[in-house]
Amino acid sequence: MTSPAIRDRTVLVTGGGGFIGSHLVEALAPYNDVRVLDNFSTGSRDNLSVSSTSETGSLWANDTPASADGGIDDTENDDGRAEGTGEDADPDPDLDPDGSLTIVDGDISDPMALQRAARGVDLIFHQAALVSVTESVDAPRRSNETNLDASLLVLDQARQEDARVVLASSAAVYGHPDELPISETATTEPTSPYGIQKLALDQYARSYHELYDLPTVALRYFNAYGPRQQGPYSGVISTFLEQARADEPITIEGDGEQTRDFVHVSDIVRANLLAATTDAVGEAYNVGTGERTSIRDLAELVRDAVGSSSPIVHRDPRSGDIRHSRADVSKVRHELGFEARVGLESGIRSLVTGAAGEQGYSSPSTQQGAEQGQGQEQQQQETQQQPLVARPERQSQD
Ligand code: UD2
Repeated sequence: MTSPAIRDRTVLVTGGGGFIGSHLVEALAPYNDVRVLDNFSTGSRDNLSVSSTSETGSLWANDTPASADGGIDDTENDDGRAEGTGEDADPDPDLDPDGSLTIVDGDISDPMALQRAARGVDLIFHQAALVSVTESVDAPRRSNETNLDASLLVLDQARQEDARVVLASSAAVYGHPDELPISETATTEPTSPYGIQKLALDQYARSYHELYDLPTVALRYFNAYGPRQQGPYSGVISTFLEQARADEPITIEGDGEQTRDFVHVSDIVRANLLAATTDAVGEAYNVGTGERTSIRDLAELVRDAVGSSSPIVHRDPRSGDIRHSRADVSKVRHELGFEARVGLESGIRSLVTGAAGEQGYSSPSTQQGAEQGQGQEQQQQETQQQPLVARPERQSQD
């Protein structure tokens, strides 16, 4: 299966400076006019720069172009050229890399900033969110303002522009699942304000399609991981990696028998690109691998990949922790043609090596633009093309 080509479009990525958003930008910017709207509260401008790409060893499926070059400023406009990697890590001679990247430094809850960023777009990837479940528990209204109220502004703006919206939903909509794997028709009983907000957004997306004929697709991400995932809410894989690298104890919460479906960010990007072109709109889709891995196995996997001498220790389980999670991927496979490609072991290995070589991904040859306030000052840098690929691997089974 190959990803669809998204070419010559005007695209807005909200939260484009964040973990998943910045990978999407990287895939889109070579061949599209890409706008990023981000307040950089948790995202970073570094995520949109070449140096961070090369440092983190960003991995891309072989048909996902992964480079960007654009004049960047904090208001409007763009220019610059881009060179991307096409299938088999070679630029496609039929494609004219002609993309651009414009950063609007602002909040999705600011209608003016949103309008400015969305003017003339025909496609919106809505990734901006307050992703901390804990923060949503501490301050439900605050997270609701971003995750739901502001998201409705995005949907309304999309109506104005007649733009398709692909939005980030979450496995959090399901809460404690009744059965595995979790299908899209499973009971939705979120256990946190974050999950409630994502569920409401996911339902609004469907209803905007039904009521206003707006093409929307909600993608319910399972446990995402990959380069650039960092910070206090970044997830167990980056925490374990940090601990292993420092030869500090790897801390398992609870008995470690709980399981998750870990999906690599490059697969999430591919799911987004597929959602951007599908006819099957007005729907929500799981984005996972269909596999699950215990946290105990994960700890050992990370420790081995790093070659660390970290002891694996246990502490109290997280209150309200979900015991098991695994996506039913039949709908997304059937409707979007999506299948995860990156197995957990190779995904982790690539994080450890910073690029990974043996499996058929290509990392970008990239040029990137200027910092905010520095006009169009160009900063050019090349990263090597490094082939690697990934096949789904079975880490553990039900
Ligand atoms: C994920 C999402 C969250 C929400 C939720 C829905 C991430 C980062 N979070 O939360 O946004 O969608 O799914 O169900 O993807 N753990 C340890 N040691 C650590 C850290 C974590 O043992 O140092 C355990 C933790 O107790 C849990 C598992 O690892 O059992 C996964 O934790 P997580 O925070 O990475 O993700 P999760 O599934 O709680």
